[in-house]
Amino acid sequence: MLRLYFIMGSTNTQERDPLEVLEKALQGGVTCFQLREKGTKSLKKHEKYLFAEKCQRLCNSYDVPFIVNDDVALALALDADGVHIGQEDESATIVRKQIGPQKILGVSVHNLEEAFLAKEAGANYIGMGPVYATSSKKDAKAPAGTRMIKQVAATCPDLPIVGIGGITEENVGPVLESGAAGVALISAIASSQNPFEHAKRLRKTIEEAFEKEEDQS
Ligand code: 3NM
Repeated sequence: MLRLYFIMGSTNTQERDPLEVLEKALQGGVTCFQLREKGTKSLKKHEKYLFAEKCQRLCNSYDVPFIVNDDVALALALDADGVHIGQEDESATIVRKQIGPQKILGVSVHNLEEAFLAKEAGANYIGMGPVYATSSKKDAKAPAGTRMIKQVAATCPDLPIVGIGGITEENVGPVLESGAAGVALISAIASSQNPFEHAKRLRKTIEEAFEKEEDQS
């Protein structure tokens, strides 16, 4: 489910219709979707709800989990598959209580201690980044490379890690080799002229990398 994790909000697709981009990405083979509606021009309140509902319907029709970023009320109202939070958001322990034991909880972390705490709080997976430089997140930290992913993967082998930040078809290999269960990305698909082709090629590259790993083990 975490192999090719697409994140998008209504402001990430330039002049293109975000719902069309999402559908192309789903057709191309993304395995999870997170609605991340951020920024001054992002949709609010009822408009956000309606947009989220449309995204959810699309995800459901492709049998892909629909996760909501940092909006527990919206996730509960829509009965989304899960919630993703950052370190600046509500604490993971509280969010786990609010959403109950069944829903997926993802937490963004940047070091080993945050990873442990997320695990304790009941996170199903953690996002680690930015691996590479990104312009999709205004307050992103400095690129950390794959060192921290390796460290967390070695220390918490049963906590799935998703690498995030500046990931493209060209640089996805080292992220997976470091022990990540998958990669999360915005611009590689949302800003692409051909989101279907890009998603498809990324998925193929990722599946081939895992097959190679299995052959070697
Ligand atoms: N979180 P792109 S980096 C949403 O470091 C997000 O936690 C990050 O977008 C983190 O694939 C990031 O376009 C942006 O670089 C990822």
